[in-house]
Amino acid sequence: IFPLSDGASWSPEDHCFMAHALRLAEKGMYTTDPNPRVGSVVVQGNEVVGAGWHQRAGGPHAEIAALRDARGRAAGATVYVTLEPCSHHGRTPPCADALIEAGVHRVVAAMQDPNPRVAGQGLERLRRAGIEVSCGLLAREAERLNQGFVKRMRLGLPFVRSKLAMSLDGRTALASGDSKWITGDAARRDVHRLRARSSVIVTGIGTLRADDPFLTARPNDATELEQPARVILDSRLRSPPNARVFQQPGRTLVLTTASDPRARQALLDVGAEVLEVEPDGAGRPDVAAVVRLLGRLEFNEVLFEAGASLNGALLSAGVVDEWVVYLAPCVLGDEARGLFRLPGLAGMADRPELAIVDARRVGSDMRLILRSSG
Ligand code: AOF
Ligand code: ZN
Repeated sequence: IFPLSDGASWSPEDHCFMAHALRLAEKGMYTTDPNPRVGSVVVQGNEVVGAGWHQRAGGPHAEIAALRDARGRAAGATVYVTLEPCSHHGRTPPCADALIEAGVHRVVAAMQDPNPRVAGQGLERLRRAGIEVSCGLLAREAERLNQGFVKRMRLGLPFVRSKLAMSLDGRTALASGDSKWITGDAARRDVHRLRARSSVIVTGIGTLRADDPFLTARPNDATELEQPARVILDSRLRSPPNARVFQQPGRTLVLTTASDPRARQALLDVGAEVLEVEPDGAGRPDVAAVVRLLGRLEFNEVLFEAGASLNGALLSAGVVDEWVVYLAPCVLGDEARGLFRLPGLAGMADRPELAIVDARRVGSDMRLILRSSG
């Protein structure tokens, strides 16, 4: 592993330029999948002469965009980049070579590329070419931007969120199943940004049949947006082929434990992909197997938007990295449904516990972000 800071110390100016590169990287928030969000600036003296970011897989990497923007003024410059420049031939040639070619004097990277095809070799190549290299400036901020990509590269698994909305009394839907619009406008807009940054949105057959959701992202802050894929967990292939999810742009996948050729063909006919996954003890798609499959399909960030039974399974399996819970100041009463369907607990010692990592107000609602405390 490349040393985090390599004994380097960074000036206040270095921090400023890296912060600038991080802001540029954020512009790829909704479009870079399955690639990471990366930003870069080229600096001569204290002047930014080039800026760029990675927009989409297959397109130029951030450093290439920044070098192009610098139009020949990169010789002798310092280049700030939020991820180690690549050393491999992927869809594009290695950025390390382009930086060497441009004659830059110094490269500051926020973090090493966790992609095993790079993993320190980009920095090494720059070093060997006589470029002054340091790595680790604002590393935590850079990692946070790419939690999904980083986790997938390290473990083969995506970063998993589950979004829940509940009343003040911890209820999510009326006994009838009606669950529309518990939260206010601001929370709903927040959810659309969460969907937009996700690679895929997952729900269960229960929610599909009850709500007929679109499962698309409609954020109000996007100039460009790649629609996330949609996944329906449907053990017995009961998804209605005329459900609205199948008419939306982008991929829709149905993950099932059944092999029912006729139902399968009806879904293929409306453009869905149908994949089999292993069942859990109750014959439903095993959620841990689902998450592994989504990692193999190169999804970085997974967002579950599901009902109590799927969320109960997710909680029991311990596969969720982050729970995003919107708390609306309304009361649904104790006949309404709770958030998680769980087998009855034998005692308080068995209760699943989570840790709150963020709590804030979003419009008229509260938003909590929780992680497993274990
Ligand atoms: C960089 N700068 O802006 C990005 C990098 O298939 P490719 O050619 O697009 O390569 C994708 C890999 O390159 C990706 O998995 C990651 O390791 C790295 N991403 N590298 O130098 C960038 N987006
Ligand atoms: Zn590159």
